[in-house]
Amino acid sequence: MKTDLVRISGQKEEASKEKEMCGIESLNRQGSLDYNREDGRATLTLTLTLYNVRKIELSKAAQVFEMFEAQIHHFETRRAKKPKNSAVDLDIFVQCEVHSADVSTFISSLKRVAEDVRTSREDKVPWFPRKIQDLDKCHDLITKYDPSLDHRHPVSIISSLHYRGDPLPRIEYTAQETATWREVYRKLSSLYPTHACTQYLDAFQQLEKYCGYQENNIPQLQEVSRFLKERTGFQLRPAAGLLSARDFLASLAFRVFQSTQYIRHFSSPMHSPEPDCCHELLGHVPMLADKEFAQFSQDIGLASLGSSEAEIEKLATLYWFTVEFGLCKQNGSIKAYGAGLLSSYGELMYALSNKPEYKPFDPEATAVHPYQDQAFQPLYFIAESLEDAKAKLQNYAMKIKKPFSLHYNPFTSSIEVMNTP
Ligand code: HBI
Ligand code: NLE
Ligand code: FE
Repeated sequence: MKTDLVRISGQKEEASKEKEMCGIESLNRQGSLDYNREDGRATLTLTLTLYNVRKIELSKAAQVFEMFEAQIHHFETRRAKKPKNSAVDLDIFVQCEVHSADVSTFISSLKRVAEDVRTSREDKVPWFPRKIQDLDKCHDLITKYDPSLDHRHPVSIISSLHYRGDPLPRIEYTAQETATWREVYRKLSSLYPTHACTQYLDAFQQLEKYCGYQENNIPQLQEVSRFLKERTGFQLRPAAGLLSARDFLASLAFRVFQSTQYIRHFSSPMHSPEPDCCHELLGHVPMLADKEFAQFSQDIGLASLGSSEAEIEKLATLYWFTVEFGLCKQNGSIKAYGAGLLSSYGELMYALSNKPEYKPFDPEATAVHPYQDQAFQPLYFIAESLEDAKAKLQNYAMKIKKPFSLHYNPFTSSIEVMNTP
């Protein structure tokens, strides 16, 4: 790692330096707003604070730069403006270059080792995949829970990196894993006729007929992916665990669904707080075989490309209350279409009981409604129909401000970007 340490003492100098470092003007000059650089690199201007740098804090931060092979153009430290305890609290200003696809993981890694990490690029146009091959770079995993503290969170044992074109790995499930699947399958399929929407029921029937869906067999992603590809053009891709919302949503833009392959812990077959293969195969797959729903999913994905962090947060929330936990009206009653419901016997029963609260699906309101991901939802949003939800979402997506417009070309599986700044 190459670093240039510069010390600046004068107050005035500091103020103007900081303005320059964080200002858009200087960024434009360096071209760091250009997310479309030929060489696939992005220039970032970062500010972060390290407390108590006499300890190992500085080397932890340095490791992050090293890990991402950041090329450092400028690195300077000053006494922290807002020190916590001592003279060894430092503000750090860095100008560096990393691979465009790594920007968000790089920043989230820095946030783990430093305080108050800011980047002048955060609310500008981030890198996003343009071609389906670019999804090889969209595997930013997040560790939300510690599986050693709570066994309900499956440990990802199947986790090697997958590249486009690799065959989908076939998994030999153990007898105990298949027994868990059997229990989940039996219980859920007894509820579907009364609780699932018709789109789900139609696809589920097809999956049983043509795709090896049955209680004694955990279907392999390969077969299921081939089935979906024929129905709606969706394909599955193995994911090592929970992905960042940005990366997960981006793949939907290409009709790619990132899917876990491991199974939930046998001690809690009726509910898992995190996705597992029961959730993907019984929750998501049947719905992705429906044309309208496939379009709805792709539309959320397209809306996410190049969106700001705040907008991604809203889209992830919309995704949560629809694709994961959505309910819809059908022939005068309420049915489930959300995968998180259709893969959890416990929550499917509860969602259609008289216990939770309901609100009509309205993207503007739904997108900002807080949700929790540890237990059953206290509130569900009900769509008039899947068509109506799709139309409302498209309308919402159109209002997201971006300095360009996007078009998905299904022949080349790539994104065409128009009016680029
Ligand atoms: N990652 N592997 C995986 N599977 C999901 O279903 C998933 C994810 N990351 C985020 C996510 N779902 C959503 O809850 C939204 O944040 C998009
Ligand atoms: N609660 C769901 C289940 O048990 O299958 C998984 C939800 C994943 C978001
Ligand atoms: Fe899911």
